Amino acid sequence: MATWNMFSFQDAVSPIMEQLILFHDHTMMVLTMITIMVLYMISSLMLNKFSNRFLLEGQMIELIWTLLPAVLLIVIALPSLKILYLLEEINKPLLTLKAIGHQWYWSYEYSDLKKIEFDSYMKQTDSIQNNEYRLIEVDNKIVLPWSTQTRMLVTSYDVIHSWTIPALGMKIDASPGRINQGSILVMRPGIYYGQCSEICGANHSFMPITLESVNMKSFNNWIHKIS
Ligand SMILES: *[C@@H]1O[C@H](CO)[C@@H](O)[C@H](O)[C@H]1NC(C)=O
Ligand SMILES: [Cu+2]
Repeated sequence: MATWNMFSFQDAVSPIMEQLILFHDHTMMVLTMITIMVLYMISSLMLNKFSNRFLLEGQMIELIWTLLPAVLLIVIALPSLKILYLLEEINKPLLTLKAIGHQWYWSYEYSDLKKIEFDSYMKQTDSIQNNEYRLIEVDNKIVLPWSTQTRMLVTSYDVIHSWTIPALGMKIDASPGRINQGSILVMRPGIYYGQCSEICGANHSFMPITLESVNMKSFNNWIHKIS
């Protein structure tokens, strides 16, 4: 999960997030290169005493400073588009989880198992346990089996919310009257946190998302217990 002195992403827990982190690093390398180049050109322009008052045109330098940015843009755009289409990919999901945003909590449905529906409210500060985190723990966690393809459907009951788990690289808008789809593949067991990511009203900051990733056996036990 995110803690107070983190500057970069959380560890990837899904293949999509791994790709996103690699793309981020790739883009940062390009940006660093451009910044160093521009800073070098600015400083060398300011520090030398040359001038050329009769300069009219320079075909070669114009060609270079037109083509070079175009190539750099392609180098960034192609992997970006690759991930964009990868995000839409969904491969024979074993189960479907539906999240519905409400002011101000999430409710979940596992509609293709038995009729499993529950609300997921933030735990108030006076009811959290010693090993839990304030303002991000919920009373009813989502439980999913790890290493299993899951279809994620997100919608809203009232205003626009956004269902997010950064460690999974997921952020899906919850719009009323519309169902958005994503896919989840959690690579490790564990507890992963997220928060509503679209300003949705007074208690927007207090409708967190908590996902518990367990093995298939524990998931089955949980299904039997809850239904
Ligand atoms: C926001 O949540 C707090 C605590 O649960 C509650 O007391 C308050 O009434 C809520 N605000 C609104 C506008 O519903
Ligand atoms: Cu919100």
